[in-house]
Amino acid sequence: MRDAVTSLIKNYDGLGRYLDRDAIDNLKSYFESGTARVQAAGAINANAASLVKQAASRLFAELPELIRPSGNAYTTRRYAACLRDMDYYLRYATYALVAGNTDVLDERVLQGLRETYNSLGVPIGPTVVGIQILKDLVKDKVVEAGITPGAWLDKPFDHMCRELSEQDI
Ligand SMILES: CCC1=C(C)/C(=C/C2=NC(=C\c3[nH]c(/C=C4\NC(=O)[C@H](C)[C@H]4CC)c(C)c3CCC(=O)O)/C(CCC(=O)O)=C2C)NC1=O
Repeated sequence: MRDAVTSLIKNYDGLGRYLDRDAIDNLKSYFESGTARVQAAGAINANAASLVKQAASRLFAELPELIRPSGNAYTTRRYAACLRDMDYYLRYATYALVAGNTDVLDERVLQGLRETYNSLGVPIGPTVVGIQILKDLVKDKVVEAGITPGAWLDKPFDHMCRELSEQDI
């Protein structure tokens, strides 16, 4: 598992190169956004349960077929599994925010997830919608907390959506 700094160093060390302009710019933006990223993680942590609950009710309002008898989130057990998954996405997004890197998502969340979902019939499209709703709610919460959101806030959520949606070649 890597953060922005260790991942940069690993790349440059692999090439046997000193940190160049790009690397320095990268590091600058990592450090400059540091306080905001940590504060955003704090605002998410303090509101995690309600963010997940709100995101789920918005998802089920948009896609009510999920909780109908033929839906994948139908039955108390599967409904709870769906909310638990949303909670995983939110919690791991906070780790990625703090790390300034999506490596933790690849390693701990996304690895093998699509295969698991496919074998259980968990629909990927609606899961992606759920993650996008989480992102929107998080953005509102962060703004409410007086933090200016940047591209860094979208990154972990967009990364999970993109990786989940990707088709097998
Ligand atoms: C920390 C990393 C991590 C992730 C991400 C994770 C996901 C994950 N979600 C699962 C199930 C599930 N996931 C869902 C989720 C949904 N169904 C829907 O219709 C919605 C679109 C969606 C919620 C947004 C459901 C309903 C199940 C249970 C499926 C079943 O058992 O039939 C399973 C199968 C095993 C289990 O039920 O626990 C895994 C491994 N587990 C992990 O350890």
